[in-house]
Amino acid sequence: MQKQEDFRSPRVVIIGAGMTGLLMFIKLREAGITDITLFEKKSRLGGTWRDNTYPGVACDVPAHMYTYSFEPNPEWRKRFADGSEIQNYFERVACKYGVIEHIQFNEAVTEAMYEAGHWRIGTSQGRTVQADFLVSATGILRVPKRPDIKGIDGFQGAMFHTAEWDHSVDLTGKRIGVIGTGSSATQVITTLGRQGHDLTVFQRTPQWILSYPNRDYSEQERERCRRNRLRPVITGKIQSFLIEQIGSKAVIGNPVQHAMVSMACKWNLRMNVKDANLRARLTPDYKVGCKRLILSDGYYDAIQRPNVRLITDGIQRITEQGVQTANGEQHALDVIVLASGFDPFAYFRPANIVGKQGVRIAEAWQDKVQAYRSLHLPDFPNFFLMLGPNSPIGNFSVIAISEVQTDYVLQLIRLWQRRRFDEVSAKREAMMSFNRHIKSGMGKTVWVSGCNSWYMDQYGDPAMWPYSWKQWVKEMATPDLNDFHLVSYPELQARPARPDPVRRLESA
Ligand code: N01
Repeated sequence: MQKQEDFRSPRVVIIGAGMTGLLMFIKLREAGITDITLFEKKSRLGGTWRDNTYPGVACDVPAHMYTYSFEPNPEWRKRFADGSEIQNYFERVACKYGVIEHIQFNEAVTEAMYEAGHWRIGTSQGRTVQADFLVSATGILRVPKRPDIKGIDGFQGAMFHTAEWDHSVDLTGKRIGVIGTGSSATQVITTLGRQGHDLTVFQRTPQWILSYPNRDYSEQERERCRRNRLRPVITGKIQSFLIEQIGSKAVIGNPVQHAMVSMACKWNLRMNVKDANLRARLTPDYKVGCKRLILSDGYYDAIQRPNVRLITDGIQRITEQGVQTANGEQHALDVIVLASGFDPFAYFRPANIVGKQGVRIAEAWQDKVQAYRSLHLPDFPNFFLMLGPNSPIGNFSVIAISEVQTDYVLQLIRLWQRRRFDEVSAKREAMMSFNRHIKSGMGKTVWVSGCNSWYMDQYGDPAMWPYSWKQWVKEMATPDLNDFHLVSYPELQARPARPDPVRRLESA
């Protein structure tokens, strides 16, 4: 057996202090790795939940399921937690596990260059740091997408994206326009509509909506969870099981589950919208689940309130005073909310990452954003792209996904610690074979049944996992070393077993 002192301690740099970055830090520390630098470009951790503060922001994955497995939370106040509660949870976890004091706040990774066995990473503070491993934990839906609408820059009122909500704008008595009807818009419209604000909703494509009532957890329920820590875990497991068995299976091609979910959505629409004309305007012409399913128990009620108008004529242009639709109608507005979604393929960009032989990320992804097992880019050794393309996102907990990916990454790092290699990168053939594997399952999924969604890349390929959660977990259990180039460098192999764990920050 190898002696403990033969193990090397890697230097790891993590980009992003959101859910995945915190998790990676905690798991590395648990594995005895201490030389970790966690860069966060903003002054606060939390990623999605720090950025999205729009009215009604909440997670559409049940709270006990949207929780780290090692840190159950008896304090969740609702079945679907509000954004601020989730933000508080991550801040608590970061304090409890001693992550917060290690975060380099207000410091973005701007570039990284690979050189024989290590990364040289530059930051917005002009510093350079070396690392054996670089982990991108920047999340998926990070970069807001501004709609490409004529005249958008000429609007004289207030305009902001849901992920950049401007809380200095007082909405009282204002005429508010919302562009988009996705998950974010639905939550905004439901909340502002119920509060009586004057809302004009611009819908380009109707959405299927599943009613899944939110409810408060009572103080007694929370107390029971505090006393029995297994309770929240079991609740989360039951929720995961149901979502996996019904929701996930419905979208990957199981006809029975798909019929059940479709029926539930159609029933929700029929029962809650009595006006046949309005119902027709709210009825999608694509299959349930093709776009990401929306969970809401208040949207149809909100859209029928007298203070809310649904506009289904296309937007022709944005004028100084509001929105003009294709039928020539002018909608005068004081505020425009862009609920127009995100660029899901941005990942860590605009950071410029340069791999082996000077391959830039822009070149590597010129034709297609792709990765072997979602995590590895050929030519970019010792680099892990967390929640990369074809991770099993959708109506499932990204925390569970990140935990599986983190365990997988740690297995590779452990092999490095045992000096099996200094450099690990996916073989190009392995990535192509992984892509074929994905493609062969995609045909039976509902995502390719005829709709536009943010899941799709420019070729119409959904960056999704087309098989079951169980199969994904099985395939991610152990890295298959045949799929990697493993390289050793004599000078690195000779490095002392436990180098000084104190980070060396050099001036650029
Ligand atoms: O964005 P979206 P989102 N003119 O891309 C419309 C997660 N999320 O922020 O459907 C007019 O879904 C666009 O219209 P169309 C969740 O994974 C999670 O709402 O393309 N309209 C659509 O209606 C979700 O799926 C939570 O025709 C334009 C909308 O804008 C993902 O984030 C909460 C337009 C964009 O919808 C993204 O949701 C919220 C244009 N030019 C979000 N361009 C949680 O619960 C775009 N649209 C954690």
